[in-house]
Amino acid sequence: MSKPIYVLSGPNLNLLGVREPEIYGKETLDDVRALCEARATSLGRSLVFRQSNHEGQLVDWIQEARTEACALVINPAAYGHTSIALLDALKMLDIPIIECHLSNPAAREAFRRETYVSLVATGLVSGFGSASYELAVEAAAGKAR
Ligand code: CA2
Repeated sequence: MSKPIYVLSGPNLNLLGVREPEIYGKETLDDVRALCEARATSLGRSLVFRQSNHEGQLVDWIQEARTEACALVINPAAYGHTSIALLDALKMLDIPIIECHLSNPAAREAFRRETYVSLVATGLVSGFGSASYELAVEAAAGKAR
């Protein structure tokens, strides 16, 4: 049995579907989880799907992914634009890292145009709402050993 794909989501994404549906879509994070699980299952993969508002918790899970995951999908949310701690943790991984965003941050405010995560990501999926996560899981499954 291969290791699971880890799918991590950062701050405020627990409130997905509650506000700004025009930017982030109408689905809740539970809906996104169901989409990711269905896609992973159809590709013969399992999934660990987690969200935290806390930077240190995300660092702990990234470190866990070093030994427990076959690939990592991460929507770092705002921490992508600010967190060197997440970048340093991600640098320690020897598995594919797929950065994922619901919106297309490159088409929004200037402060969203760059993320630290992109420096170490294998690839980036953004701008497709909840489908960004599904596509990222598919990419992770394709890249995983
Ligand atoms: O587009 C994305 O997925 C983002 O990672 C979302 C982050 C934003 O800071 C990034 O630039 C792009 C914000 C997540 C906020 O989550 C919300 C949840 C419910 C309602 C409104 C925002």
